[in-house]
Amino acid sequence: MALHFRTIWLSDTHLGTRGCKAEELRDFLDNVECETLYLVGDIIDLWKFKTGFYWPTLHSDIVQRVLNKAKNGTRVIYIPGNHDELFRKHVGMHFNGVEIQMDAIHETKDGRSFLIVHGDGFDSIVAHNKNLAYIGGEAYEVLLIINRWFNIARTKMGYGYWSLSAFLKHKVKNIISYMDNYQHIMSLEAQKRQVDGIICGHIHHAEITELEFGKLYCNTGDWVESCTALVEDETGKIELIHWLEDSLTLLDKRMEEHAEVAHAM
Ligand SMILES: [Mn+2]
Repeated sequence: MALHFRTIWLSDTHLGTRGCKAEELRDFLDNVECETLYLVGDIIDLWKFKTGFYWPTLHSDIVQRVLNKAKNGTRVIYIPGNHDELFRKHVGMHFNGVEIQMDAIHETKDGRSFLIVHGDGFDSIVAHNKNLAYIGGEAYEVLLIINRWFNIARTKMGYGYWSLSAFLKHKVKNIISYMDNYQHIMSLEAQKRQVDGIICGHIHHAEITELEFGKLYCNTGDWVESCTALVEDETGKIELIHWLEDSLTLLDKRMEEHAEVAHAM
């Protein structure tokens, strides 16, 4: 009994790296269906292919799940990010029913328009703003790798998972200001493009928040640490799903709804 959404946005799955939470992602894909699926960049990590090939069967399963959705009527739009920017050469093309686009404009059921971009295109704007304490996406990625090793060690010693991004959000001023500034640039872009909001990924921090000019900022998060996705329901409402925490509740609710419908018939 799949959960149905009008639209789903995923990003930063980093397939081809050990950091990818592939089992969780496969479970998510097996339990959802949608009319449109946006892959918002850094889906396959082509950078890692240069330094060593890592591609377990599980990662092929995920590609398979996505292609199956395309085959079964889901519109799949792939917007490449910086780790899969090679695909940007193929913008405008279709592969097995997957459309590759540089960016996209999505209209929600309730008539709002959103610009969909990965977000790396705004890094240099953030970096060149002298007023900002800048920590780049790459430094952040190194921290994420350290975080993974740290948590493997913690698990071995019998401690629970410790979230780097949660820690950084509260403790490290530089990264906060990087995120703030990333959002600020996004609000300017939304204003420029005359859309109601922006949906992006890239900084591995899932969030829905209102920005300047009343623009809505929606970040998909990632499947390296947080296992998050953005979804639009049948009324046009956009929400964030934390799959590890929300999946059981959502699936239970779906079962109950189904039972009620069956009962009414
Ligand atoms: Mn990225």
